[in-house]
Amino acid sequence: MAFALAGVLAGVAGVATSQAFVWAADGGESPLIAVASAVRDLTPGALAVWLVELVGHWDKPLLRYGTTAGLLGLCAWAGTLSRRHALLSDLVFCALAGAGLLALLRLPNETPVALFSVLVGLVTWIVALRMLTAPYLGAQDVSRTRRQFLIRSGSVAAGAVGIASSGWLLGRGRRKVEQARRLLRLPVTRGVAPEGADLTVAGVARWRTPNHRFYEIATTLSPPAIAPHDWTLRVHGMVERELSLTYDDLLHRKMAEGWVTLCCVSNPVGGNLVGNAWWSGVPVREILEEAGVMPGADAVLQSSHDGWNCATPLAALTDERNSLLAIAMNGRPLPVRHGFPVRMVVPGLYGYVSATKWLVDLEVTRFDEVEAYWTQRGWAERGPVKTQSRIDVPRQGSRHPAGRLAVGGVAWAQHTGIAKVEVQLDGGPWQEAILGQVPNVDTWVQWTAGVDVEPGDHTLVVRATDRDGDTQTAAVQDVLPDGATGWHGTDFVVEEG
Ligand SMILES: Nc1nc2c(c(=O)[nH]1)N[C@H]1C(S)=C(S)[C@@H](COP(=O)(O)O)O[C@H]1N2
Ligand SMILES: [Mo]
Repeated sequence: MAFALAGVLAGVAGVATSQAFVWAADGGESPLIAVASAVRDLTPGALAVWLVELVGHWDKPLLRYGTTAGLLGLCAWAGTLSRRHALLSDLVFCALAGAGLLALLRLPNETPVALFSVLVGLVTWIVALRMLTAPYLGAQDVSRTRRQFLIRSGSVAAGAVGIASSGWLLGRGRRKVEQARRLLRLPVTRGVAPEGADLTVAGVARWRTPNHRFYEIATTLSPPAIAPHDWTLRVHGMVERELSLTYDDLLHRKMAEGWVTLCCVSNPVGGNLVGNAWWSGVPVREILEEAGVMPGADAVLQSSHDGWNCATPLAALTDERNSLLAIAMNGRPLPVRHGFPVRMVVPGLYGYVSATKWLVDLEVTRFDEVEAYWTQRGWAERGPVKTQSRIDVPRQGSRHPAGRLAVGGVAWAQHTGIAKVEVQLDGGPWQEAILGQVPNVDTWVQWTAGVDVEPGDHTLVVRATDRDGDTQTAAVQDVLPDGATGWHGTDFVVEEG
C-alpha cells in the first residue's frame, strides 16, 4: 500500500515539475495534454461518438482527468514494482515518458521545451520514488519507518505544489502577452491564394503554410514575451535622424502585405525548413528613408530582444522588394514563436541573415564593421537563397500501384522566380512538370507531373530552373556555410498489379 502511494506521489511530482517547466519556459503544449489528445484521436470513431453522446460536453474534462487518473494508476503500479526492484519502476516510468514523447511528436507544433519537459518529469519520477521508498527498503523499526515515510511524502507533496505554483507564476507574464495578442484587431487582411496555386495533388505541401505548421528556428529556448505596448524599435547608426518607433506608430501607417516564402539555410536538400505565408506590416524601406541613411553604409545590423542578431545587406531593405517589418502572418498577429510583436521578412534571403524575430533594434552600418550571431559561427556573411526543388510525392520508401502515378512537390528561387521544373524517372529523359500559379517571384511554386511506372524499384529526381535561366546545380553541398545544393531524389516501390 505504501509503495503504491509512493508511486502516485512520485507521479504527481513528475507531472508538477514538467508542467511547471512548460509554464515557465514557453506556455506551449504539455505532455499530459498531448497524451490526452492522442487518446482522443486513437479512440475508434464509433466508440468516440458513443462516448461523446453519453457524456455530452463533459468529454473534454473527462478526457483530461481520465488520462491523468490512468497515468497515476500506472505510477501506483510502478510504485508496487519498486518493492521488488527499483529498476522495474524506472522501466515503467521510461515507458510512460516514451509515450509522452510520442504523443508530443505527433502534434504539429511540438516544441523543444515540451520535449525537454518530459525529461524533467521522468527524472522527478525516478528520484521522488527512490526518496519515498527508501525508508521501507532498509526497514528496521516499523513506527520509525512509517514516520519517515510520512515526512518524506509530505515534503514531496509540498515540493510538487511549490514548484507547480512557481511555474504558474513565472508564466504569468507570458500568458498576459498571449492574451493581449489574441485580443489584437489589426488592420490587415488574410490574403487570398491565387487561383491554381494549389494543384491539389494529395501529399504535396499546401501552398499557404498554416501558422501552426510553419517551421520554427530560434536559438533561444524560451521565446521572449513582449507586450505590444512595451515594444519599441530603435533605428540608429549611420543615419541622419535616430528613430524610436512604437507598435502604435506602426499601426498608424499604411500596411503593406504580400506573399513571401521563407526558408532556412540549414534546410537540407528535400527538407522541410521552408514555408509560405501572407505577411502584413510596414515596408522597412520607408522607415530607413525617414531615418536618412548616410553614404557609405552597406549593412543593417538587426537585433532581437533575446540577444540574437544578423546583418542584412542594406540594399535588400531599401530596393523595390517587399521587405517588411511584419506584424501579422496569414492575417493573424504574429504567433509568439514567430516573433511577436514584430519581425523582419526579406524576400530572397535566408532567414539567418534577414528574418529577425522579436526585432527591437536596427543599426545602419557597414559589413566590415560588424559580425553577427551565425557569421561568428562559420556561416557565410551573405545568404541569398539558392534555387531548390523538393519531391513530396512519392515519399522516400513509399509503395504505389502500377500505372500512371501523379508526382508532385514544391520549388523555390525567391526574388528570382521559378521558370521550369523537370523530373527524371530512373535516369531516363527529363520530363517537364506542370507549375501552379504564383502571385510574384517571392514564393515557392507547386509542381506536378504524371509518370508511368511498372512494378519494381524506382527513383525519381527533380530539378528546377529559375527565371534567369539557371538550372539548379547537381553538385552536392552541405548546408554549411551558405545553403545546401544538389537534386532531391526519392526511391519508391511499385507493386505488382
Ligand atoms: N531572434 C531570432 N530571430 C531569428 C532566429 C533566431 O534564432 N532568433 N533564427 C533565424 C532563422 S535561422 C530563420 S530560418 C528564421 C526562421 O523563422 P521562423 O521560426 O518564423 O520560421 O528566423 C530567423 N530569425
Ligand atoms: Mo535558418
